[in-house]
Amino acid sequence: MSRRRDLFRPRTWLVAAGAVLLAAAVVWGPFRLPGERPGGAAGGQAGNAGRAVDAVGERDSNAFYEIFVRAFRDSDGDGIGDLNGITEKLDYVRDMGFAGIWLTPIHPSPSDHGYDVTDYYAIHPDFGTMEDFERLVREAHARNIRVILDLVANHTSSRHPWFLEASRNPDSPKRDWYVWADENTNLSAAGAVGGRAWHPAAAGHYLGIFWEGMPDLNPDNPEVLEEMIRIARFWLEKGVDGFRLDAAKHLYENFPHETGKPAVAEKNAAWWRAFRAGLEEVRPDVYLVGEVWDAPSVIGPFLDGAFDAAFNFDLAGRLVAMAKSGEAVDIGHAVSRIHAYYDRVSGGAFEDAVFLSNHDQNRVMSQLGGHPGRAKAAAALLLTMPGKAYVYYGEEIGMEGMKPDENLRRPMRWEIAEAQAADPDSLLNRYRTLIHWRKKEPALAGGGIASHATGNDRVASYWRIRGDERLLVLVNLSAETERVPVGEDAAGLDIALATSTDVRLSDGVAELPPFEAAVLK
Ligand SMILES: [Ca+2]
Ligand SMILES: [Ca+2]
Repeated sequence: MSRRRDLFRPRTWLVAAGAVLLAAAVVWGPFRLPGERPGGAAGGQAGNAGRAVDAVGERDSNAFYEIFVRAFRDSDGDGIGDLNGITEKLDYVRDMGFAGIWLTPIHPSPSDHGYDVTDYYAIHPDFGTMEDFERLVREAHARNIRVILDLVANHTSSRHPWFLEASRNPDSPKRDWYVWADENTNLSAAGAVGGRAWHPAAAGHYLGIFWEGMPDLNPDNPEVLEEMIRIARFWLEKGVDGFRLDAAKHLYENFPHETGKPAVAEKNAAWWRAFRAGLEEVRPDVYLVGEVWDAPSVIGPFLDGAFDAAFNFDLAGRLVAMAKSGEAVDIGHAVSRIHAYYDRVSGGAFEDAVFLSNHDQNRVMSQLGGHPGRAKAAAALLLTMPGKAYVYYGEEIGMEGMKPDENLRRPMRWEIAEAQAADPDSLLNRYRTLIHWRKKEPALAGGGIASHATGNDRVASYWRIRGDERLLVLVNLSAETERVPVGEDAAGLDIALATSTDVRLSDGVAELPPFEAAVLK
């Protein structure tokens, strides 16, 4: 895959775009992306079958499964999910159609979530051994399932030996691996994610923007970058295929005044470019997906030579909102604009990473008021979007859970999964069907997306386009049977895929039962 490496080309658009960054972070709709002309998308107007950016590389771009390791499958009866449990369930993962798994942190950590690591080179004893891990990777690859690991580079645990040494001894070589207050520091300043940024140590005050148990590493120290590359290479040599990069924008975005600042975004992106270059020396096709919990305008710079993809948080909220309200918005137009922007900044080398929820967000079924039909519609929206579609474990069986976080990370209900597997109308089988659609129709997994209008806002509709292939996706968001004229530019298309045998198409009008979906070809 070719990837532009010009680190020094001018980025004047970033400055020009500064004024709209914050607006784009809070609203979906009339926003402008960097490089767009006022009043419209850069690629021209959003007409039917308008410009669709080919939003995928050569890589398989199907669906990945996010596994919260502690909650997924307990193989030895101690009540804690573990690596051998995941290995046990790889046939389930394969049969659902997933092409990869993302494991939340597997390393020793004092916290249940594991995002405060005390040893990046080891396996948490609750989860098993290094041999268990190597077997998991082997067995996954034998089933054509790729494995990506969470990597936390913004901070360590306050109990990590590096930090213990740094905090006790100001003369330690590890001292500068972290960030320390000086005499001019306002020790009561807030961090970029709320709460206090500075915390007292045995000697001095250290930066910890998430909480005192997570001291921020110093990204300006080259030894920190070298160490993170060494860690990632260690796991690549164990066979992993890539990483999900936690809190990726917070390396340099530590304080509210740094939020959304182009200069800060560029420092972050430059750090991750150097990180990527270090990994590509040993694994040219390494896959990196970043957690940049922000608007597409902030994500853009990371797609310029640093990440393959970043999670599309804006789209996640929009898809769930559509399923919840039953009202379609022109998602084809909005996503195609974002992709046109990503295409420009990445030199054409980007994927999207789409999802409905993750381990930090309320579960979809709870957001949808426990409504199974709406959950099916949400799944249909997600799994017809371009990019890798990430499914958080348990969403496929409609597990519920609202914050606090432990409710989002409850043990997988395998008895429900078993019951749903036997029921053709279950949510699980809907997910399985939709994931397999992406394999049958390459334009669903890769390719671009473009606007389509039916005049019926209870049915979501959009084009999916890859090369010469053009598919029209229809998703009924309502509890009624809906009839939609598909329009002149869909004349001659037939039903290629449908979630129900009761979907009909005649005389240019499609009829969809409640919450059902179809693809016309
Ligand atoms: Ca266990
Ligand atoms: Ca930081």
